[in-house]
Amino acid sequence: MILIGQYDSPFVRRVGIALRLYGIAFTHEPWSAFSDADKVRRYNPLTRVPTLVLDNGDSLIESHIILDYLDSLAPGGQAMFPSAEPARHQALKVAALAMGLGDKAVSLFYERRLHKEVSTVWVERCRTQITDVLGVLETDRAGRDSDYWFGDRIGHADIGVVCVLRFINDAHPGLVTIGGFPALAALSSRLEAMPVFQEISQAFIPPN
Ligand SMILES: N[C@@H](CCC(=O)N[C@@H](CS)C(=O)NCC(=O)O)C(=O)O
Repeated sequence: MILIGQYDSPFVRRVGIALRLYGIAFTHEPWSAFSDADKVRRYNPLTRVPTLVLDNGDSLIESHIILDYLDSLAPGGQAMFPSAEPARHQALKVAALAMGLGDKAVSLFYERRLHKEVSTVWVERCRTQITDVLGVLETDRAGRDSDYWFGDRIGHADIGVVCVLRFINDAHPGLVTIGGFPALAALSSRLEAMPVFQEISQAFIPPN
C-alpha cells in the first residue's frame, strides 16, 4: 500500500498511525496536496490527502473510509473502532467530532492564508466551533477513567483527537489554551510520547 500525504495533516497522520499499529506494511509518499498536486491528482481526482493506494491499484480517499477499510483487515477483535454498542457509536461520534475539528482548523487556515480579504464572520465561526467542540470532548474524556477513551486499548477516537490537537497547536499557535482542557491535554501528552506518535509525525509546513 502507498499512503499519500504529509504527516502534518491530522487526517494523514491518523491513517499512518493506524497502519503502523496494525502492522500493515506501506510506503509513505509525503506529497503536498498543493505543491505536489499533479502527483496527488493521478491517484485522487479531488487532489486531497490522505489517499491510500491499495496493492491492486485502487485508491481510497477520506480518512474515515480508509480506517474502515483497515479495520476490515484487522484480526478479530483488534479493530480500533469498537464493535460492540454503545461504545461503537460513542467512538464514532468522538472521532467525527475530532475530524470535524480538523476540518474547521484547516478551513480557518485556508481562510487566513489563501484569501486576500479574510472574512471575520468565517474566522469567528470557525473559532467558536473549535472551542465548543473541544469543550464537549473535554467533558466526555474527563468523565472516563480508562487509560484510553474506550478501555485499555488505544482506538481511532484517541488517535484522532490527539492528531487534531497537535494540528491546531501547530497551525494556529495561541488559538487554544490547551491547559483549559486538562483531560485532553493529559491524553495528548501521554500519546505523543509513544514511539508510534513520534515516528508518524512532522512539523507543520504551510501550503504554498
Ligand atoms: N475529510 C477529509 C479531509 C482531508 C483534508 O482536508 N485534507 C487536506 C490536507 S490537511 C487537503 O487535502 N486539502 C486540499 C484540498 O482540500 O483541496 C479526510 O478525512 O480525509
